[in-house]
Amino acid sequence: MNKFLKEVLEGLNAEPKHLHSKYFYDEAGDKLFQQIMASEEYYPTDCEMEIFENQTEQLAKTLKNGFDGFDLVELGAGDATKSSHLLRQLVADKVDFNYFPIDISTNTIKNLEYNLPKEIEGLKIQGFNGEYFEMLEKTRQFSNRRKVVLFLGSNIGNMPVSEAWEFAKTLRQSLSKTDLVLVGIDLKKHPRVVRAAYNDSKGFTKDFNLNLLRRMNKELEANFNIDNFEHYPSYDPLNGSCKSYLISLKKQKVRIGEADFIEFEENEPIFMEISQKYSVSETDEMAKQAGFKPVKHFFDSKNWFLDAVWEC
Ligand code: AVI
Repeated sequence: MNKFLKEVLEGLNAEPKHLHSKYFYDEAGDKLFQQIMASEEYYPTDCEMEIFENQTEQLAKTLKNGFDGFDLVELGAGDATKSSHLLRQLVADKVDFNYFPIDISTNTIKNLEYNLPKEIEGLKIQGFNGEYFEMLEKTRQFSNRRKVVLFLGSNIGNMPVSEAWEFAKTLRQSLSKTDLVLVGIDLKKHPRVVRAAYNDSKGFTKDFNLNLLRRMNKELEANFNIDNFEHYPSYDPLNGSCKSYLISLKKQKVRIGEADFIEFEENEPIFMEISQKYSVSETDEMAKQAGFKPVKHFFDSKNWFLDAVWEC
């Protein structure tokens, strides 16, 4: 049984029902995510981009931290739009570094390896396609210098808090004394702003969630009727948890794969995604319990987003 089918069946047979948001990103999902990022209401991308555009020199200096050569590893590099500002600055400063983007998508890595050296002359790039920690180890076969790890875009927010804490611990254990991490984290802010970002007026986020049902129909021979489910976003300003659900609009039975059936009650939710928001002190706390030292905070002009520097 393929991993996608296995995890879908596990999630939909569990109580409460849930699906993994990592499966949002098929071709249609990638496109919808681009549309979300370009939407009026979705602020995290613009905020982090502002940090990378306006504070590039300080970022480069902080990451270099007085050391000569290093390997810049980016977890979940995507199209590297933000990090490319930093790469350009480091190349212009004649810093001796390798860029090692890691991504789960083969296409993403191929594109980066093809496009970035054309855009940034002199860039030394080697992509790695696979799981973060496995690939982080693999980079050591190419170069075993000091590591600077980028984990941007508030991807850490897509883990429940306990998982994010575990992730930070594992990351610290994979690194050594002079290594450093730059992690992008979306901050708690007025609940209205957060809610709007995950419920955009053009309906891209709604479609992004429903698209996972379409993907299951295509890839797992499921027979979801999309009209029977409604996107329901929520944000709790007390604990910073922003969650999305799909609500079953009626009692229904859905086939998945050749022989499995899942029953839904009327109004039963499927938990789809968490986009956790943190306070600055909560991010410092997470760093410390993992064995990092939080040493610097880069904010956008609205103080909505944080790029935090954690030393080992
Ligand atoms: C990729 N990730 C950080 C996005 C977020 O904000 O949680 C995914 C997303 N989901 C809905 N809108 C954007």
